Amino acid sequence: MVKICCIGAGYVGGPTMAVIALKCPKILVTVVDISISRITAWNSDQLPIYEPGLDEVVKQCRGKNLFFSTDVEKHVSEADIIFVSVNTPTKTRGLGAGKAPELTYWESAARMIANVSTSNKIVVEKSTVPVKTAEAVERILTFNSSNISYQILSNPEFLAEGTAIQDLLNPDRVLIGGRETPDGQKAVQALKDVYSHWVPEDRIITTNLWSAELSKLAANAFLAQRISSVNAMSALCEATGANVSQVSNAVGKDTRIGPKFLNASVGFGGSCFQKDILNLVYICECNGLTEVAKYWEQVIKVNDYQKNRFVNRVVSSMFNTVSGKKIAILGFAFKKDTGDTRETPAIDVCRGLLGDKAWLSIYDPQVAEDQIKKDLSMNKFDWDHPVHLQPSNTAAVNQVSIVGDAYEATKDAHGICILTEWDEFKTLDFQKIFDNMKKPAFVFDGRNIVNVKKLREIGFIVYSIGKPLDPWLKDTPAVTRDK
Ligand SMILES: *[C@@H]1O[C@H](CO)[C@@H](O)[C@H](O)[C@H]1NC(C)=O
Ligand SMILES: *[C@@H]1O[C@H](CO)[C@@H](O)[C@H](O)[C@H]1NC(C)=O
Ligand SMILES: *[C@@H]1O[C@H](CO)[C@@H](O)[C@H](O)[C@H]1NC(C)=O
Ligand SMILES: *[C@@H]1O[C@H](CO)[C@@H](O)[C@H](O)[C@H]1NC(C)=O
Ligand SMILES: CC(=O)N[C@H]1CO[C@H](CO)[C@@H](O)[C@@H]1O
Repeated sequence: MVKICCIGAGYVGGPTMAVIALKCPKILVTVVDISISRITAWNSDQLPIYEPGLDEVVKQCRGKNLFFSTDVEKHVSEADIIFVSVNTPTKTRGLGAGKAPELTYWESAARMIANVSTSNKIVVEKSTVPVKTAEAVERILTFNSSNISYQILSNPEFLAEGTAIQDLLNPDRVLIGGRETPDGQKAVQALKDVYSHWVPEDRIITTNLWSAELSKLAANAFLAQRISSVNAMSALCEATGANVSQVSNAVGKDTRIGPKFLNASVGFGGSCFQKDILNLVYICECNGLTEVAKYWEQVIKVNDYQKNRFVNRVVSSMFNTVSGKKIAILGFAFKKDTGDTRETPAIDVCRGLLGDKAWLSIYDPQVAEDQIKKDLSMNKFDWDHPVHLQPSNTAAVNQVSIVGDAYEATKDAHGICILTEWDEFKTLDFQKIFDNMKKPAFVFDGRNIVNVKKLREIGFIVYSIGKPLDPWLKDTPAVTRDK
């Protein structure tokens, strides 16, 4: 029986291993993590992450060929294939701070593997890592082990949160990078054999190690770039009276471009896009490719610009001040169908409004109160560093209340900001909401999900990203505020 061990029971490791266990009943899969609370949750009825379909898969396999354990060394030592799915946060201090990835967790995982291994191992990079990590890991592993052979593979994960299980069951492609030596190719084949239990052969792509590592960064950079491109257009649409939905639709009909990822929004979020681009920028800079670095850096700048622009629009529309006003925030997760708030644009928008002394009433169907408070009081990038989770700025949180539904959040509010495209926000009773709000009542739709015409008929003043402006808003051009 082949034994697989995955180090790291997070958003990638947990769902990926659950699907491998489901599709390969003859493979024994163990997910290990040093966090006792996380492993306890994986072994309970309340899984530590929310993902449609995940519960069913875990229930079906757990205790049969899928196990969650904190006994890291035992399972690593027994495994044939070790997936490493640990964090690679952005460095917050030292050389490359704000850009370079922190490889501490990777390095200690590699050292631990080297320490406990008594048989040959295939070590698979599963988390997104900077190009050339495999080489570093290889050095650590082989430096001090005379008779054990290690093969390093890169197998980046392309799943999207919110659709992780579907993405894993039916991937566009599985990418496996390995050394071009006979032993390297044997390892590639071993991992290919795992995936070919359910993934068609022609969707399993094999490359060299560095191509696989870079492909993941490139794919995320291209996706983020599409969002920044359409968001840049949305600003121009507002300025000219064009409608970004119509522009996107027309552009997306071109088969060379395609219709996906063309929705304008308040900005992209999630744990990967920004981090991977920063990573890419850092690699470019290290290789002396300044122009290439600047090109990709602009994708992040436009994203920050879009969030700022949204806050400016809110403040300027509401008579240039939100001080003391109640603003309802609908949605906090970085996108619908996930409880994940990492790098969510809601953090920057809320901070911007709090900076103008607004009172926020926040509702999200999947994000817990303490998570929101933690996010709003943490420094940038701190979410990714479990070591210093101490809130740094608790003062801001005093002006925030977290409530249990959209009607409570909007009661007596001056304005509403929709920051996540949850389906339930599309079917709210906006007449009822309007009746319970202060007038004039504003809706700022950061996800373009409301029916603008209907809301205007009710009496709302509506701002919808990239759409022709409400006459009210036209007369109050967005001012540029000091940050
Ligand atoms: C390696 O194993 C030794 C002895 O079991 C232990 O003292 C040491 O801390 C381990 N090192 C790592 C990096 O796990
Ligand atoms: C390597 O050597 C150790 C100690 O002599 C032994 O226990 C282990 O089985 C050997 N591993 C392989 C893969 O030969
Ligand atoms: C923008 O275009 C979409 C798609 O044609 C349309 O449904 C919507 O009503 C338009 N919005 C405005 C504010 O004109
Ligand atoms: C993007 O826009 C299309 C067309 O308006 C819509 O069908 C789709 O649900 C939108 N996607 C998101 C994530 O809002
Ligand atoms: C596991 C292993 O091979 N450990 C060796 C690493 O190198 C030092 C120094 O040569 C040896 O003392 C260890 O036994």
